Amino acid sequence: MKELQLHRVRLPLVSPFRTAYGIQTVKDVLLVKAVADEAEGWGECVAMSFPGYSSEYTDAAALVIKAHLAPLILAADDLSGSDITERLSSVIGHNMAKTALEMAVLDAELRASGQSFGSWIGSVTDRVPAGVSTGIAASITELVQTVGGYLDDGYRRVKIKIQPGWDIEPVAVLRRELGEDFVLQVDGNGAYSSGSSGELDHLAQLDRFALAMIEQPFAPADLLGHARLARQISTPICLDESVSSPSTAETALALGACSVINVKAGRVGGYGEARRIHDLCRERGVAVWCGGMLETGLGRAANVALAALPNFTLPGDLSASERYFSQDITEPWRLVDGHLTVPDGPGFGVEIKADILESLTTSVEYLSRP
Ligand code: OSB
Ligand code: MG
Repeated sequence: MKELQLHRVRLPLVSPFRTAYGIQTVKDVLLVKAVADEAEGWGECVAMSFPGYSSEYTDAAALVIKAHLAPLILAADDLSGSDITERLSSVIGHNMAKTALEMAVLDAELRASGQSFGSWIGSVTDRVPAGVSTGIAASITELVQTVGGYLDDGYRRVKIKIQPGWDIEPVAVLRRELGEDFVLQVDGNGAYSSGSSGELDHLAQLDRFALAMIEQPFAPADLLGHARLARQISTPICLDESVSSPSTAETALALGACSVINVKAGRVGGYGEARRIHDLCRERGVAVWCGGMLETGLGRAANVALAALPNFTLPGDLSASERYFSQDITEPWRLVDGHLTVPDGPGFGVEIKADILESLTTSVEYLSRP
């Protein structure tokens, strides 16, 4: 690889996104551009600016790429996106930073050969159902309005964020006001404690609302707590933060900690790793869906293709660009009959709009062979 570029981009959100670990009003994105002789490619680092979802955050991702990851890639002559995971394995963790590099190298490679990322990863459908994630709202009235609007837009499934004090009541009101015949699920982002039987009993009250699943109520390492709750309730438990690799996925399933997995490439260290988790879940008859991290149109393109793998049988956190951004860095993603279309052009199949990118860019760094 000749050169890697780190582009920092600020995309204001159309409305603040509030979760159990904080409020976000802008998406501070790190994009990686890989420059090879034959083609150029782009990757997106999904880390947030604050280490609340996981230990990674944008500034740290840029540092670890510069100091430790980029040199491993720039030194290589015979580089393929398929062996980036192996090539970077001497560095522990930093999965989101690694994924951004895998994406950039893969996009350049696929563009050079004219192959789509969908065909590389193994997409089997040309469109995927769109789901939407809703932050903690200022009031229940506002939540009902927002969710009603998403259903009108055609979203096939709605997820709401929950935390202690914002859980049973909002779910009960949504079901009362908007009915039972839409797919609804909740995401706790680790805000609950499994150490207290009170909190387990409290969460068990969610069983009455025909939820598709409860996602990650407890801390990432608390697999036993999730297994305990799974035995107590009939609503499926889904893991997000806990699953950082194919082997943690296997451990979680073996312990009965979940019966559904939210797959995010950034969290597990790449799209190749994401596919491995898909494959092992498929062998075990466990459904997966594609999670999101407020990606720009670039990361969204990769996720839509991932979600077109055969065992992604549940709608993902895959929404239109306008759900988060008034201006995206690619052609905006739009819902077509409640679905997003799997790109079929070379690489990720989307073009970064140079003028928009430039207007939102706060810095660019150039890394080349030593
Ligand atoms: O827990 O799934 C999550 C966003 C940022 C960090 C964690 C999560 C989320 C979302 C939004 O729920 C998913 C999306 O629409 O991109
Ligand atoms: Mg989640």
